[in-house]
Amino acid sequence: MTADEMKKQAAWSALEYITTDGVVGVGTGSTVNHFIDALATIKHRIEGAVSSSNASTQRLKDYGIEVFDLNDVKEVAVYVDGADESNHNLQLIKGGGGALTREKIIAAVADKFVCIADATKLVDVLGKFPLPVEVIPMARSYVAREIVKLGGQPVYREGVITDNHNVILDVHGLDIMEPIKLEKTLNDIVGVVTNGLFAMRPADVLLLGTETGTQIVN
Ligand code: ABF
Repeated sequence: MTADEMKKQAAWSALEYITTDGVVGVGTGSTVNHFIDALATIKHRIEGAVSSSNASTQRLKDYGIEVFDLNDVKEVAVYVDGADESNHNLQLIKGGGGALTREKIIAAVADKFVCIADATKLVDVLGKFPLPVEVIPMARSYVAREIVKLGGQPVYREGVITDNHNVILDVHGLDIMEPIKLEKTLNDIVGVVTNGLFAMRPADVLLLGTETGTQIVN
């Protein structure tokens, strides 16, 4: 089975978590693209979606699924999104696709966060995948110097501007033993918009696509 087949399997399993007549939070990435394909098959059962990126919004609209502004929505029953890494506590690194800030906002609003991923994303310790940090452009060098003081090696993701018109630093070389502490520390650096650690608000359930079917971790 390829990684993409495992992603697809996890993505389709997420349909079981979709509540009738609700607004579905939809994330970003190749796993979520499979989820959007799946969601389209039950689109008559949902009210619509809120989306974490312009790319997902377009894909949803192409299927005729209504996409709401988050400010116009009172409740997001379920948020479905991928991850770059998950530990066994369902704390995540996200943001490889650059949509971390909107993803974190929707995760905060959602009653339930269902993470979908292929089996390779489950790790014992977060940090092999470089941790994305979204930064206000004029603060880029300052934030990078502060991150070096914390022991990380920030790399500017050149040529990438987020949907919020900011830049991204990918932080290499971290062994993240205390995810909540690091999430807060990074958020406290002036100029940081968000970081890709989802530890204060982890996933509620992780659906892992494996060779032998979808594994449910919670
Ligand atoms: C988003 O897409 C991100 O937070 C994460 O960076 C990425 C996962 O990508 P993929 O599903 O393509 O592996 O969910």
